[in-house]
Amino acid sequence: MLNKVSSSITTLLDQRIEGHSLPAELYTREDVFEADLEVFFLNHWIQVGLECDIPEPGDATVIDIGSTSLILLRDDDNEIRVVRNVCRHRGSRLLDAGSTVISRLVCPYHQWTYELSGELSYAPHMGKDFDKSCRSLKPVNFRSIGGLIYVCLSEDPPVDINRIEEVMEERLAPYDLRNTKVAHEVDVIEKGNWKLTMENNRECYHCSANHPELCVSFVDLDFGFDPDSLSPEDREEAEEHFAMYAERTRTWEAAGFPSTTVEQVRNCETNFRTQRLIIAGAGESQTEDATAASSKLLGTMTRKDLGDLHLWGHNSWNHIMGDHAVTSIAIPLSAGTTLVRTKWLVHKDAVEGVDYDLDKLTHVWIATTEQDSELVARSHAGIQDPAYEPGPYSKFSEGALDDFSTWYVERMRAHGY
Ligand code: 3BY
Ligand code: FES
Ligand code: FE
Repeated sequence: MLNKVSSSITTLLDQRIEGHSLPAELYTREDVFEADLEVFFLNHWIQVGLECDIPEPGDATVIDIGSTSLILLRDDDNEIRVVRNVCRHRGSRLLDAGSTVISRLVCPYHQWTYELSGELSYAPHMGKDFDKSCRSLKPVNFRSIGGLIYVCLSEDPPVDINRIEEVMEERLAPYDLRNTKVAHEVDVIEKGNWKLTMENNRECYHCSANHPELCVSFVDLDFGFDPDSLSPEDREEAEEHFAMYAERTRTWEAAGFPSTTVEQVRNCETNFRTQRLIIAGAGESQTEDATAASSKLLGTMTRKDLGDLHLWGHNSWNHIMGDHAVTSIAIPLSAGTTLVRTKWLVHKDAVEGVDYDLDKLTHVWIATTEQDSELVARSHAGIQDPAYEPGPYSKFSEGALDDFSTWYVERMRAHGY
């Protein structure tokens, strides 16, 4: 029987070749998954939810990341709080997965009771000398950037999240995502490593062959292309597209809507990219015919022609359009499974069947999410095969993957691997 000695994670990181996908075991090994959780999900800022998940005082929702469980809630003063879902008595979970409405947090075990501020207000049988003030629920660092909630579980959270805040508060302001509602939500468990989920999302090389619904409104050229592999006609079309892109970016900027690409993708702790993408065809929204799905536009928007404000983080992607937004987060569950949670947001006062049709709103991204899930599963399955070796990224359309894998290796090293 062969006795294979496994390489250390450091050795696997050393084996990574610039411009190539990662060595197989970085995608498939459970010890790497544990290290990834620790580094990228418990020590970096991650997008976990939305202010509109918890619109009213008393609304609470639970998010689990490995063995860590967090409660996102809105307190009586309408402030967002994020606390650990661990009772300060003997550690019981307070809330189960999912969303609920509460006036206090009562531990099901021995009824220790916490206010929505996290303070312990009732702890029976603990004696009159018991000091409740040092038994509040543990708070978690969080930021709401334009209504998108990021948390960081590190004692020393990376400060370069400030750059996302600086750039995105202004870009997101007219959409007022804080005053939206979740019209629909889908959880998909992809059969693949979380890095494959993120790599898949960072390119549109696969789009024309796999996303017929998305391609009506999405211009994959924006994600890069090789001019030499295009026919003269397609090349001309690409040139026209880029001239139009430059022109639209100028007009949008002149109208007060920041649109240029801003990214922080290497030599940084917090990874993000934003740009305002053109929507093809009717130009309004990511729907089957590229027209708006909701007649009630978001926030103070009066125009539907402002393209797709796109924002990536290392566990998220968001598309914000005049009439609705689609946000997705990825949470690793094991080396080979990843939760992808997608939400469709509309104006909080938009009424289903009156202002929007739910099928029209969700059609494109339900299909795209399923197609991407298939692709990630195929990719993970092939990577587990001994025949896999890291392959070359296209320098035209997969540059963002090279940035991502390079950042991954850099951050692992910074955390001692
Ligand atoms: O959602 C995204 O950002 C990516 C980019 C291109 C296609 N797609 C699914
Ligand atoms: Fe929560 Fe005992 S563990 S009250
Ligand atoms: Fe895709």
